[in-house]
Amino acid sequence: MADIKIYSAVVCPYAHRTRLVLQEKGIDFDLIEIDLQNKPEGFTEVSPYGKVPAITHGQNRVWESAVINEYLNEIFPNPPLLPSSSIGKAQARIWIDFANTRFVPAFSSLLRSKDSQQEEEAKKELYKHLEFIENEALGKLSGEGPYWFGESISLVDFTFFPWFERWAALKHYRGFSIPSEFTRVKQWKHNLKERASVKAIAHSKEFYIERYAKFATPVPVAV
Ligand SMILES: N[C@@H](CCC(=O)N[C@@H](CS)C(=O)NCC(=O)O)C(=O)O
Repeated sequence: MADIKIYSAVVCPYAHRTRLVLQEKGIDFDLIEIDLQNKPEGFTEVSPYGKVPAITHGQNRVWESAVINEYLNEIFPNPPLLPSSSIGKAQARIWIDFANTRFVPAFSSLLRSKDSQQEEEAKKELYKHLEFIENEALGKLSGEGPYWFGESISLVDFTFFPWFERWAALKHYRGFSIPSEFTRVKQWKHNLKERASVKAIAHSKEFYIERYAKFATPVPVAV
């Protein structure tokens, strides 16, 4: 029995973040798949918000993907997934916060938009965030390297990537591809996709298109 147990759901991008960190670090773990429509009794004793991911490590419980990932990075330091300098760590946390408070809400709002006005607004918002990532993150922090912070992969890459793996659903249901002018974003996505840890647990475009059908109700076409 492994020391780490992760409570996960295959469709959940937040759980995907933590699965990527476990995979990248080669940590041994037990995976407990949670049916989010029918959560097991006692689940909130492990995950007080009733959400995945949550982990246990011996007697310790940790929940919230961003917090879990920093915890795992400290407990299993190799390979390190945060920059070593104070400013580097601060930048990583700024981008993780940006993912949680701006990027992910815009992605969800586009996928779940109920009418064409909401859809257009969400597209503009997501475009703006991609532009910000292109210029302010990849343009300034990665140099010529393949990842967010250049040569070394980090928690920031794993924080964003699950939504990029799911982009096929956004394209399919909302006709929104990553705009071609964002060449760095597209290259970054490609680099992540080719990473062994990412490939090991990747799902196909079709998988996400099918799984997201219930969230992406069709937007009525204006006549
Ligand atoms: N802020 C949380 C979000 C986790 C989350 O929203 N998980 C969803 C699945 S993707 C969940 O467990 N939903 C079940 C529920 O809210 O009842 C994190 O970063 O871990």
